[in-house]
Amino acid sequence: MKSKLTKQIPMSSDALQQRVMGLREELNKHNYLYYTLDAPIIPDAEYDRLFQELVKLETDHPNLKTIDSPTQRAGGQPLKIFPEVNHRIPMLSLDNAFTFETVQEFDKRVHDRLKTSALILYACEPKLDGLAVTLIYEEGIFVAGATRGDGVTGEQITENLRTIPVIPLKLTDKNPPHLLEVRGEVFMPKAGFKTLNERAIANNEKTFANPRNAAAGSLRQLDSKITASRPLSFFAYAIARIDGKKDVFSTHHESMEYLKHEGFPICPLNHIANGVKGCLEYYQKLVEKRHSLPYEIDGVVYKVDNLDLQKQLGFVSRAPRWAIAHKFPAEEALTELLDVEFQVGRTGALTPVARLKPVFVGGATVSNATLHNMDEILRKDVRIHDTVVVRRAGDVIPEVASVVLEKRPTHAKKIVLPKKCPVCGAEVLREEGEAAARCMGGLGCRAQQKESIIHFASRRAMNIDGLGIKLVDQLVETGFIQNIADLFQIEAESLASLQRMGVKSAENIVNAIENSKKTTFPKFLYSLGIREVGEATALALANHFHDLKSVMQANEETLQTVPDVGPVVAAHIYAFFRQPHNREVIDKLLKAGIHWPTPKPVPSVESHPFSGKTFVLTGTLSELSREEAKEKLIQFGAKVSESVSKKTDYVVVGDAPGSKLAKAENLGVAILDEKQFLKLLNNN
Ligand code: 9MJ
Repeated sequence: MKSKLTKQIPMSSDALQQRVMGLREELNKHNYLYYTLDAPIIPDAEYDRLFQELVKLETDHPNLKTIDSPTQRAGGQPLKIFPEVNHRIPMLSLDNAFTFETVQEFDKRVHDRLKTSALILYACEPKLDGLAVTLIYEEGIFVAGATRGDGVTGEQITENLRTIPVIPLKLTDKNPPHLLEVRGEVFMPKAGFKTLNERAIANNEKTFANPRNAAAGSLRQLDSKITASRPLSFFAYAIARIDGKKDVFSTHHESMEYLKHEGFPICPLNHIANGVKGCLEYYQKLVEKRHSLPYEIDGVVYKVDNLDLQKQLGFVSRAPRWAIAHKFPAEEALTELLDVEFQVGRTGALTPVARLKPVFVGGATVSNATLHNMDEILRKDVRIHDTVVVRRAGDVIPEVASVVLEKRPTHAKKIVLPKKCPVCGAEVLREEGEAAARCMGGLGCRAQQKESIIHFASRRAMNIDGLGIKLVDQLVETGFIQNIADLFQIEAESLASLQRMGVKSAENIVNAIENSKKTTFPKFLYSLGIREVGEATALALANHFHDLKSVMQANEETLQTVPDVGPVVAAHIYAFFRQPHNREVIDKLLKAGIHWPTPKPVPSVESHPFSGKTFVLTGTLSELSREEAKEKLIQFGAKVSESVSKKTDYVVVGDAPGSKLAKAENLGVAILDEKQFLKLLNNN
């Protein structure tokens, strides 16, 4: 019988070698495009196909395997210990500055030592909150890597470092230096950290307190396959040594350009500043950007850019005289948990709140922090009188992040969920599958009354100016009002009789209540405080039903035809409108004169120009918050992504955009300013 035409002809060993080398080059290129530039040009399935072809060739021909092959990133045999290594060039630590004055003193010392009054150029870099490592390349191939350790001796973690996708296993230079030693920081991006912890919670495993600990825990795994499964990344920030290369650089930033060219990821926020003034401006900019970055930073680093000047300045003990770390205020601090109280929210949910020994953290004194819910308390094993880590990051509510178990005193007390509501004494129940325990007192509970009124009056709901927490508290405690409809019966005279309330302010509030009567349908729906109905859902309901009666009459099945409304939300909406008390309150509100224009019909999601498109938002928008923009996009059937890639359809650019704008320009992604975005959003 004739052989089939499709039968493969065996490759010559030369051709085999060529194919293997070609595949590696191709895979390295796509790896770099995907992980370092976040701009893939081939589908994942095509990458996998090329990868599997290489795996097969290397398995069939083990003599063709090399340590710089992309197949070596998956992790190898577990180790017994990490061997110790002496760093040929010590890994420096940096002096710290916590104030602008200390940075100015540093700049003065630099000038004094160099005996110059000329402006110094400084390389400014974010100070990444990860682990310092060193990477050694011989003849262009990654051969060894180690942790910083004490700066003189570290641990060899070569196999673990090999698994980090952005660390090049081979330099791109066809004529590489004989030896290159690169220093940088391994870190875990915030998004990866979040997913890792969510997975740990789902599997009943221990979580990491912060991305830094997660990165450290992941790098110190004796089984490199575990490291390979962790979302680690890396930025290079120094060349410790380069041998056998002509035309070496005269500035730090040139050395970074070289590393970038060789395939290393370099932080896109690095910047050259003119003198100390430029450094402090950079600091200020990063303070503002800090929380919107995809990775954690704990300060900035200033380095004299000129390498000759660096040499002249030299070192003092283990720190260079040519660099300093300007630290941000710490976002974590230790303190004692004095007690736990349970606060009752708008929907009756009981939130455990930690009363703390006051501690200065994230730029403010904190004496209360959330413990989220009972599951979190049990998972973190928090007890009263424990020493706890308090975290206050940006404008996020301070939280108890973890416990220092080693410091637990013998009189530490377990935290118990109260059986009765601490405000109204009604039963506390926890429904199946819910994290929160709830007071069953409903709107008979004063806490729930107050919270529902505060929500109703809030800026994004009915926007009643001057009706804040303190006043609502007083109004409910004195029995003036019990529900949102009562607000519209308040008279200025009786209001003025309240404590700390003048005639003028009473009039202002009554006027504000009067003015709030003119509203919009989505705002009214949102202000009712139906569980799980945020602004986006309220808007979707308004767009779908057009009038209140239809929303109130809709059954759960109909409600689920509204975009983003699933069975749980539908059940909450349905139940809300079945409660006689709620119907009564709504009736009173309408009778009091609350009104809105009939909503303009909006086009269906499918026909909206944003439907099915992928958006990235960068910078600050003036008309709406990023969260609002995101909600609206989702409502119109668009996807919102954190990073720009070839798959991005639009990048919306606000004030002070980040590196995403540059990336969008590089990739030729369509860019919209806020005005253009709003115009398209409103479909006109
Ligand atoms: C960090 N942690 O981001 C240095 N670093 O330079 C940056 N650390 C450093 N540079 C010399 N960006 C010693 C340490």
